[in-house]
Amino acid sequence: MTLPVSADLIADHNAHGAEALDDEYASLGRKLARSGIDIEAIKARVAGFSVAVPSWGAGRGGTRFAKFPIPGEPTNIHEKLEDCAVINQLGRKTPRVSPHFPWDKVSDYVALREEAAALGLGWDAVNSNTFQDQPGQAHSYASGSLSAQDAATRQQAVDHNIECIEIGVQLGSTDLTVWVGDGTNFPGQQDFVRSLDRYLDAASQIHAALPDDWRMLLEHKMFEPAFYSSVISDWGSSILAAQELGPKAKCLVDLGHHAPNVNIEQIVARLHRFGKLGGFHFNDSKYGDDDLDSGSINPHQLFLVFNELIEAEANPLEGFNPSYMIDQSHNVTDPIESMLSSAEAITQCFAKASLVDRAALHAAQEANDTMMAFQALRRAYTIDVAPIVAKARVEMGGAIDPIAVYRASQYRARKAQERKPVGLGAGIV
Ligand code: AFD
Ligand code: MN
Ligand code: MN
Repeated sequence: MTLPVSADLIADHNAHGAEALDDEYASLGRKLARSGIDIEAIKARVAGFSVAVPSWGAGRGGTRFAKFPIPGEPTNIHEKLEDCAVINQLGRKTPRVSPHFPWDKVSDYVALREEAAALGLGWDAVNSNTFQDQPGQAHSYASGSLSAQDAATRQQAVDHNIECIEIGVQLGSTDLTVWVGDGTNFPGQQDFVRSLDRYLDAASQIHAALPDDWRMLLEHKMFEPAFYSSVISDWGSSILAAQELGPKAKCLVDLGHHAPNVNIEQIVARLHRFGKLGGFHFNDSKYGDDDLDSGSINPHQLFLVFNELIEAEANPLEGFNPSYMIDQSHNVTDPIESMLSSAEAITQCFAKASLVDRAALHAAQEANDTMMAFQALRRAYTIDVAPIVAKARVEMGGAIDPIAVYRASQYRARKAQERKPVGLGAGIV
């Protein structure tokens, strides 16, 4: 396997940082041992944790006002894969890529699967796109896709999702993520009940086409592109739809897709209680679907989400196997650096939530001891777990300081020589 960054460069950097890391890891190990926690066991859990990256996240994002491309950014799935390989090589937390169709269309998916494997990458959930029209498309999605009034438009959207499943089978994926932009901008524009009925009818045809081991992940979103109502606007609509569609339909929570201040960790617990927690799109948000870097605005919320996920893992009910993915728009940073930093933030929250003394937490809850219950969470949240995450990463071949090695590698500058420039323009991707 030929990975994009020189192994010698990583080894050189790691040699410089090894002594300090070992010292910090040993010190943290002693601290955790005093609470009866074996740091090696936590490190093993961290080593087993991973999160997928979106192919579209490898390019610079933009807002609807403008996009500011950087030299050397990827323009096709092959270049995106190479960038995702850099992220995984240095960070060792992102071994799968989630493709979006038709953006990532190629003629030979078996070859694409092999190309990814040669870079140390596998494939995560396949994403369909019925929120945009493509050149030459027979029916426009301007008035909706799976919920459109027009039967032929709905059929086209169903057919596209089935095509995505077929592509995903060739790539070795087992999840289809369905997010539709369907909704309205004006009161009265569409009937709330009938539009949902049309969505359910179309979505059930997709559900029926899923192979046995596949899941369909329904991603809700409160607003945008529709600004008055969305067809699958919230977790309530999502879980009702998933229950109606059948056992392979699950709900996907994108952290930016809720009203401000919504208690997302409680939504996680609710979805799990009913066996419908399918997956996550990690990002952070200040105002809406900002798609900012994970943990950059509200790391405590991210920790609380992981706290619920670890509760759920301990109480699997009808199974626990959520798919984790980063879904961010990197408008002002190098996407590789953002995804390295985000994967680190996500993994740190996973590690911190793994440190919660669950017996103490549950005992305090049983005794109605509010302060001690809160302190059980607080104690874990305030521990600096960076040495555990770094040590796990290094043992897997990654870099102690991934962003420093990335910068030293001059990767982007080299790509700026090789790749064709991206055009200006607006758009979320
Ligand atoms: C949307 C959703 C989503 C979708 C993406 C497209 O979060 O998952 O695939 O943006 O860029 O807001
Ligand atoms: Mn998303
Ligand atoms: Mn989004």
